[in-house]
Amino acid sequence: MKTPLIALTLLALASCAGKQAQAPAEPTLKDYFADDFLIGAALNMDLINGLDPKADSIVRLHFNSIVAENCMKSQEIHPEEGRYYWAAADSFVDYGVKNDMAIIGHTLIWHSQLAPWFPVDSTGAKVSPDVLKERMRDHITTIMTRYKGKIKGWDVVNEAIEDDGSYRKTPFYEILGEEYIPLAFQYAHEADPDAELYINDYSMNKPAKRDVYVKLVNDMKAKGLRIDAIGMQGHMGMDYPDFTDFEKSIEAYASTGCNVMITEWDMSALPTVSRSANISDSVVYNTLFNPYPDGLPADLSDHWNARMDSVTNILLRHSDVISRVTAWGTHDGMSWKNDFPMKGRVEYPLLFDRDYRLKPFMARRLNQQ
Ligand code: 9MR
Repeated sequence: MKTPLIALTLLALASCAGKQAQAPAEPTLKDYFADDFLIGAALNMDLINGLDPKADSIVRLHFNSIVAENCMKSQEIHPEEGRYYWAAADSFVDYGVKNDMAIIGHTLIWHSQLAPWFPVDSTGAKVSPDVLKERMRDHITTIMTRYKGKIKGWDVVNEAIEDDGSYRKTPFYEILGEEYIPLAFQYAHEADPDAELYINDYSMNKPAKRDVYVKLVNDMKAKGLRIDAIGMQGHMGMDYPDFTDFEKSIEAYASTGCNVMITEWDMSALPTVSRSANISDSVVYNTLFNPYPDGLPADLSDHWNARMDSVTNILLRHSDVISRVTAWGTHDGMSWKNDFPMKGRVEYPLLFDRDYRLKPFMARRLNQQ
């Protein structure tokens, strides 16, 4: 039954009166993307521990998903065999539970920030395949069991494939071969049958890498293993990735039947620098590698915003298969990019600037709703 006109008029008057009393609600990222995908941020321990209160407010206002930037990596959470350090990860999970967010665990099996004991025995020699399997199973089971029912999904294996499509020669690969990946997914599913399981990597736009991931995921599915999403990290710059390839990858990963997630989104605004660059000369360093310590020039900022806007259009175009987009941090001041590929760069890669303001391309979107 339609509401009578008089009732509508009264309702409208009441709501106008209510609105006059309150400041208009600030538009938020999570409302803007509500019909499209979860919108997340990677959290560092400063934020969790209350040392970055403005970032904390941003996260609670704008994001509905969080991921652990570092505190769940094996070196942090399992520094010695059988000795787990839970304090940081517990506070991260409590934060997400308290704020009713989709919490993502990062990451169970990764060669980098790997606890040094993991692949070796007391003499430093590689452990046998059976010992490594047992260690993987124990590591995965212990961590996932602790957070069962609280963590929505896990990056089970991270960065397993090189850009040329070959398997990365990690300690896991050296000891177990390609099988370490399906094994990790099997252990993870056994540990928490309700958790979503993801495989995650960077440069996921590259065709050679794409082909191998599509095959790997299809093979795992054919074996009956659970895998819910393929994570494209989404670390970008002013000259990469190729957007056509990026979009082709979204489509190719979705063709496996998995969801696609952009898991670590950021875009470097500074010139791309090779890691092997010689930085001993500070004048060279400042002009080439740290060119904008006091703020991005307007034309560059416009260009960065235009590129981020184009990426956002791509993400929205594929929102039927993209289930989450997570920024790798909250504001420029805390981004890992300030230390990459060398310490001391002043970078501008995230959705919020150093003054905690939403970047123009996204502010425009939110204000035009
Ligand atoms: O942002 C993380 C940074 O604080 C750490 O020092 C670094 C160590 O490897 O890891 C960064 O996060 C990485 C993520 O875990 C996996 N993908 C690449 C991310 C950026 O390096």
